[in-house]
Amino acid sequence: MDCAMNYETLKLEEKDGILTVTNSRPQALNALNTRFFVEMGALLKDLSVRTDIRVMVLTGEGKAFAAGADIAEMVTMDSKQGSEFSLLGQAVFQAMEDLPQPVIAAINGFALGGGCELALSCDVRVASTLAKFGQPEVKLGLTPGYAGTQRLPRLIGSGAALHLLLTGDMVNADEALRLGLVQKVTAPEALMTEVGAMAAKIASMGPKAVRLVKRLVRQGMAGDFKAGCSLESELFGSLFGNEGAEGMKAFLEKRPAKW
Ligand code: DAK
Repeated sequence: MDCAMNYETLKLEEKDGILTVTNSRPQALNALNTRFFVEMGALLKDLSVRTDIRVMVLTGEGKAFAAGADIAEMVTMDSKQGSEFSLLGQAVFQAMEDLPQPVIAAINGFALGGGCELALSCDVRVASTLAKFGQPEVKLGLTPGYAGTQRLPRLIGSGAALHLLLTGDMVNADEALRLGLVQKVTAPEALMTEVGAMAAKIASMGPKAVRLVKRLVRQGMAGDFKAGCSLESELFGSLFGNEGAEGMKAFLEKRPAKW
């Protein structure tokens, strides 16, 4: 990854086309500070041009995925610094959503405030039974600042989202599953194995098709249905004569596809 960047808040592990990124400041429950956003921004920029990496997995070290934006850093900010912190965070969360590769959040513990929004900017969320979710910003006299008011209602509906956003209540992994906030719940010790298996399955699929599926869903959900369908026909067509041809030929010849 970015050799010029000396990562302090992230641990990286690359294996078989899967990059596992661990948010690693457990002493502060992996709270998201400026350094985290600068490092994550650099990493995502670098990763976006890496065709050898098929899937990214994001998790947290210790008992939190991320317990929110770093309150200790924010408390001393003036209004200009607050705006800069906000713009930096928003750009990084958008870059996560725009990354060509799918991102799976392996949510090991607290995912609160900015930490819940970080999980929301990933493509698929798997939670350990130890995970806890919430948007407690109102308790601090704040609103969410990283598009939680936009992504959460789109994912779980406005009623459920407003309930979480207005009360600041935490929900456990089973409740998050019921709400559709996460797609799967595992035992804590099985989390990384289950997520690894999911990542490996995605990494074994047609790589161009996987990226296009992510782009179609992301772009489609942000825009108009008919425009999404028209983009789908165009991108569907782009796979004929190359990756799609190989996948279909391999099926008919009863052999694994060579991507
Ligand atoms: N920031 C900084 N440090 C944090 C932190 C956070 N969000 N969460 C925890 N820590 C630190 C604690 O201060 C403590 O540090 P020491 O005292 O050991 O130095 C250490 O992590 C361990 O935490 P606890 O001792 O509190 O651990 P417990 O197990 O007892 O409690 C907890 C765990 C997660 C329930 C508790 O730590 C907690 O309530 N944390 C705060 C959760 C929270 O309120 N999160 C939302 C943060 S606000 C915006 C941009 C961004 C945002 C808003 C607007 N704009 C641009 C408009 C984002 C806002 C947020 O995310």
